[in-house]
Amino acid sequence: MRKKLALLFALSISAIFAGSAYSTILYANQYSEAGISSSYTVSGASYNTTTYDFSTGAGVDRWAYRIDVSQNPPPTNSVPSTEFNTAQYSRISSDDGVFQVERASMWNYASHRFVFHIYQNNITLLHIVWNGIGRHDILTDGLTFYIWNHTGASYEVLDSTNSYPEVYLEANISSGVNNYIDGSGNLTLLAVQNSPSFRFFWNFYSRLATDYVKVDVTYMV
Ligand SMILES: [Ca+2]
Repeated sequence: MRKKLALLFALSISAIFAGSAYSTILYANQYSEAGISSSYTVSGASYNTTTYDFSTGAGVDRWAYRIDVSQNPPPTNSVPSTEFNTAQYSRISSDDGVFQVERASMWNYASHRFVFHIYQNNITLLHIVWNGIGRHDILTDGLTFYIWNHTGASYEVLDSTNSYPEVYLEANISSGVNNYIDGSGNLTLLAVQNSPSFRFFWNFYSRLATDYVKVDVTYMV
């Protein structure tokens, strides 16, 4: 049984690396042409788009937190609460196949939380992208990606998957945008693996790996 589990574990690890290589080939150029800012004009109104990610401002006006949560989703937007360090921020700063990886403690779900301070007003579109891997040693793979609605004081699902290869979870929000940016200007995102770590003779872990996350904010000038 132990040998079988060891094999299962080895296969899991190799699958993660295989997925990574595969996705690097497939997606390497997906965002290479995405500028930090762009603008356009429609019917006399001018719009700009600004991208928020961790390539700049990490720990200053945008923050990431790690490891795990005990509920999926949690009832508050303050967990997980262990902030990334400099090296960990660097791993999620670009879509490059380099991941910040978590393994949840017993009975918890592996999780990352991201908070962005948004400076713009008159926002017409939030385009949100998370890239990475959600895995469980034996239960449901994949993850659920949430956004905090401060008006309803709860998380809402942006996108989800039950499969383990590297994925892009994505959403566009064009109405009720102000529900997602609180009074201090912060927008909170949460990635949660789908099943908790548990112990039944052996430990079976919930694992989450983030490669990249961003928010494109389009607003009227
Ligand atoms: Ca990365």
